Amino acid sequence: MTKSNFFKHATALSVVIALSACGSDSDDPVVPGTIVPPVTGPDSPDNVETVSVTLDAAQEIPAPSGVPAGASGSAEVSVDDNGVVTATLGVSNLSGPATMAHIHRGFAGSTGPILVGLETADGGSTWTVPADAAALTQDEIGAFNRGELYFNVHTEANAPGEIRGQIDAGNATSFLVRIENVSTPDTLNVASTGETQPVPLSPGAFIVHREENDSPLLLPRDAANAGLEAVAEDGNTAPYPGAVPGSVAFTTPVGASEPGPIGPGGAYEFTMQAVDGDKLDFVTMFIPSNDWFYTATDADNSLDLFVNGVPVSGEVAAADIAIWDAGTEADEEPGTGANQVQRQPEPNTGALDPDTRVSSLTGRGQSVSLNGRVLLMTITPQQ
Ligand SMILES: [Ca+2]
Ligand SMILES: [Ca+2]
Ligand SMILES: [Ca+2]
Repeated sequence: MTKSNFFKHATALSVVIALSACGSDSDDPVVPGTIVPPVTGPDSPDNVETVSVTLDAAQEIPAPSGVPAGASGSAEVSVDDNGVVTATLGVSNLSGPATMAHIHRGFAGSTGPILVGLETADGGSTWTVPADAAALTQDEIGAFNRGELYFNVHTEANAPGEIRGQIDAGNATSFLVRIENVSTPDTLNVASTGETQPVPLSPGAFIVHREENDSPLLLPRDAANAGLEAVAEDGNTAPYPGAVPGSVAFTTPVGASEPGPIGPGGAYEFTMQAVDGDKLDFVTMFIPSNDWFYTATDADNSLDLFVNGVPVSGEVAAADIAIWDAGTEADEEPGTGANQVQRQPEPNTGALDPDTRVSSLTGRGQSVSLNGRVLLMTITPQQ
């Protein structure tokens, strides 16, 4: 995306947020999803596993054009405990010679960064992993095990990709995650006016990971990454995948056809896959602020997806989610500030925050007056 397009996007989204922030879908109450009893998780693989992959145009994002019927690929790929990748990929019936082939990180239905660039010795019919390719990190091995890697093959006619194949060994559990706005028109107390407001939430990002100490979405903690700054200030998810590999945006509310914020009664939903040991973190903007967001808040700022090998199921405890400050923009009174996304003239507007730490409001000695809860998250394993 070009810079000008980026700003157009960010501006458009800010306008959407500004226009929608006062809206309320109170005539459309949302009932939290039925709690599904825990299901037994499949064993996660410990050693080398070889996965067979079929590539086709139907899996490609964005949809390619002019692809001959029968364009396809077939691959065998394995990853050992040290992250060494072995792969053989053959392609046929493309619109022209394959110009590049890669292994990327991204769940089915989303796109993500390149992890391994493949090479060919026969003009593009067969592709393998170069001998000097970097091994996958432990977190990227986790991505392989949970079905989060994919092959993508490029042609001159379809430069972003002509055929794609998800690398999924079938070991993962699928989860549906729902983020529901349970605020009301009386949730946010605005002291200077004596009025109350709802607390709309913005499009955001999530990540499934296995890092031991912290969520990649929040790093570095002394000065916010570009993805976090854009979501926390403007509800703009575009920079996150570039800033934090493996992060995935959720942008379109349930029942909507366009990206936008959610007011009271609104919800975002996304699905993802995970294996035992995987964790989930997310960020979504506390819209009536300069740079506040909701995220998981415990020792590793992530929600465990398995407990004793069993997938978690049900509502996430209120204590496990909190409001944080990205440390990128000076704070005005919530619900009134001229530099907040609902009122500012353009994105990324406002004085710099004198405290650049990415931290919870509590951790920074800050607070906000709320009547009740704003965000309800439900995690449901799929049968
Ligand atoms: Ca701030
Ligand atoms: Ca900023
Ligand atoms: Ca601002």
